[in-house]
Amino acid sequence: SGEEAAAKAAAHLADQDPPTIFDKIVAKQIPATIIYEDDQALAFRDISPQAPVHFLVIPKNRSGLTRLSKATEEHKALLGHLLFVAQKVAMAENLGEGFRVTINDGPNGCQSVYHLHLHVMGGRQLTWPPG
Ligand code: D5M
Repeated sequence: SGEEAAAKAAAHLADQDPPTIFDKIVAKQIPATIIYEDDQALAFRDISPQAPVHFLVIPKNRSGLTRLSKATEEHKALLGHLLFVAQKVAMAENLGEGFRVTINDGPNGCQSVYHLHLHVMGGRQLTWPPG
């Protein structure tokens, strides 16, 4: 029934985390320099680059992945896909000499946007350890 459908939709919404700035990029409601897109993933340039090349790879649908530590068994294929996309776009960005993939998780990891994202940085000699 319509009532059942509405209740189901409300329950589904209640289970969602609030929309993030990255959801708006996925929906093309705010501009971003998108460099890769497929059915599951989006890659776009970081607004505050920490290296000559710095882009983010995100799942289009967070499906609960506000942060890496929320991952469950169901996310394994998506996580693998995001990592695969990271290297594929890195190669397209001429990062064959090397690059770094970073995921910041939570307060101690300095995460600021709670929509899982992989940072991919390169185009210069990076140093270790990071800050
Ligand atoms: O990093 C979140 C990253 O997201 C940070 O490097 C800035 C970047 N950012 C934030 N807003 C935008 C928009 N609108 N476009 C592109 N990049 C953006 P974290 O790992 O959460 O600390």
